[in-house]
Amino acid sequence: MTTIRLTAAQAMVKWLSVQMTTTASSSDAAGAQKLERYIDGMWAIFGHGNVAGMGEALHGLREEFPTWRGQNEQTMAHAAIAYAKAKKRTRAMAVTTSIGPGATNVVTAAALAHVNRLPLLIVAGDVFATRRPDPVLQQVEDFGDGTVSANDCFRPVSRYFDRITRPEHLLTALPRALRTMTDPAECGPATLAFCQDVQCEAYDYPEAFFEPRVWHIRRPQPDSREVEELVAQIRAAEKPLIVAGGGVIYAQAEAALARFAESHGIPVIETQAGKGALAQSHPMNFGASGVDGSAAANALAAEADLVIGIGTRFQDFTTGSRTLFANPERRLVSVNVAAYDAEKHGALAVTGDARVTLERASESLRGHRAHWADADARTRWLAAVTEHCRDRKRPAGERPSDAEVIGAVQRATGEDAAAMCAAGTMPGALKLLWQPSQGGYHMEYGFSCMGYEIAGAMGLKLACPEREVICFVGDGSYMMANSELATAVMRRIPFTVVLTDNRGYGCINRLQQGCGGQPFNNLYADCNVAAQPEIDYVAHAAAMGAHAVKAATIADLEEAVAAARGRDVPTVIVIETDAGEGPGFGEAGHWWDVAVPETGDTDRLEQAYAAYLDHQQRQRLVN
Ligand SMILES: Cc1ncc(C[n+]2csc(CCOP(=O)(O)OP(=O)(O)O)c2C)c(N)n1
Ligand SMILES: [Mg+2]
Repeated sequence: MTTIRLTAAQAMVKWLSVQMTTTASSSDAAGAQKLERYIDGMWAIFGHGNVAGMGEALHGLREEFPTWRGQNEQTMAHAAIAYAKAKKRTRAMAVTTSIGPGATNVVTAAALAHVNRLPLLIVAGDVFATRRPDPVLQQVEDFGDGTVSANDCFRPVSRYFDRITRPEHLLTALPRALRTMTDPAECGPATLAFCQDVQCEAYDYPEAFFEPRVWHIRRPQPDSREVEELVAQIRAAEKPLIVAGGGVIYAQAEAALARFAESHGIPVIETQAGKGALAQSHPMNFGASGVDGSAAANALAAEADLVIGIGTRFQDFTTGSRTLFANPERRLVSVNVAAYDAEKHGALAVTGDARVTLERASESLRGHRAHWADADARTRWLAAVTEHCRDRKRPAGERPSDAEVIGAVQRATGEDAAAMCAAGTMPGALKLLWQPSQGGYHMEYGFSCMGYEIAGAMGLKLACPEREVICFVGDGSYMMANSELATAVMRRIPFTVVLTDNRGYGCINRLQQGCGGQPFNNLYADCNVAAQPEIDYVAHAAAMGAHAVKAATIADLEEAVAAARGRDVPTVIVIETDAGEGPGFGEAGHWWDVAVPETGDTDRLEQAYAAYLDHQQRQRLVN
């Protein structure tokens, strides 16, 4: 056996640099396959536990396998996750950290990737395998378990976890990590806790280990019996309805879904992750489902006698906390690549790839069509959205709503725009009001992690340079994590940040009062402070090198968004907005189950609790 003597860190980087995947080249009609690295490169913040080992190895292969420095481990990981999401999980990035705080900073991002089923490779520095210098700087010591380190925090939020305590562990650990990341059902973060002494230890690795390897994303075939059951359910239904989730996009089943909906007359409503699978202009797209859902979509959902989930986890926002699909006669079918998801809510499970399932079911349905989608309801809904988002030309001193902000951005951008966000008022508002082209929507709402936005926008732009990326961020989320703006400036990665400053946590303030609470500790006005803040977000963003401006009016905003095009650094547009108004209007929106205190000392709380019990009565807990 020919071997090659490398440190374990060198071996890891060398191996990662030859893990390939195929992507069809769009310029070739015959679909010629292009080989690209599956892991596009590694974000790194060095410190104790990775600078000597991983640092040296990454430097050695810096031409073949790029290394990028960010400002915070969590947000570097957010950028990596956004990249993988925008690439529909066909490619990914890695993050390496020092031991201790560098590693635990990534735990939140790992949880985000885990919830959203997105691939991320985490190479976290770990304590000495030999334990010779124990306890080292930043070492967590468990009094009763000598094998525990800070990296054990990753176990519940990793789809694959391994601790590399011997150089030869890489021979099994690395392929397992990539297998998990490239498996459509198991996809999620893989964590390799890499002991710092082992990173530096030399070993004679078989040369064959470094042969280039191509990873294909499998398309698991559905069971024929399950497809036939789906077909039988559709034939028997009068009012079938599709709920399109993120799985449609990851399976690249957008065109198959459009054809299916058109051919069989089945209207589509969408989840946060599934929005953008069909363009909003598609005649069978009735908009978003559930909490912050469209009136058109929620009306269909209430009546449907067959609900067909495709690539959705059926989480509470989609189902109105299990009150949305209210027709007592309705059946539920769930097409999902993950058996765990397909079975949820007692659905008839069709476990398999969304595209293959839709194509097979369509063949079997041969010309069968449902006739119940009301095109007028859809048109009325879209007209109401446009009206709700129009510029109200408010007098000076009156703050616009988030809906008006969305309207301005929509008018100032085109088909190539991709709107993105994660937490605050905007995700619900965008779900309801943003009208994307196909693929023009990127929402992290599995974990809805404040602070994802700026870094996520950077990852999204790296994945889709042809898109005009619009990052919506509240003042709260901006304050939580903004420093990757400096990274985007350095790397000349342009995107447009629309920062809505409503002086605090607007959405939680409204939620608090909706749950019978007093306005407390959310808006700065209700916080325990000695002086109200006057934070100059324009100066703050400009200090990091972004092009930053304040928009005094909606017209200003429209102009500033248009002017951002073509810049090579991020543009940050700050606009003061009204914290009072939520995204909902008309009949839109649905119940969200947020537990209300059973006893307290205000009438408002009592009323909120009574309303809560009333809603609970409508929850359908089984099927
Ligand atoms: C990391 C994290 N911490 C806390 C929360 C809970 N949370 C959700 S939205 C929000 C406030 C967001 O405020 P802001 O970004 O200003 O948006 P606004 O609603 O004011 O527009 C909070 C605290 C969260 N989602 N993520
Ligand atoms: Mg705010």
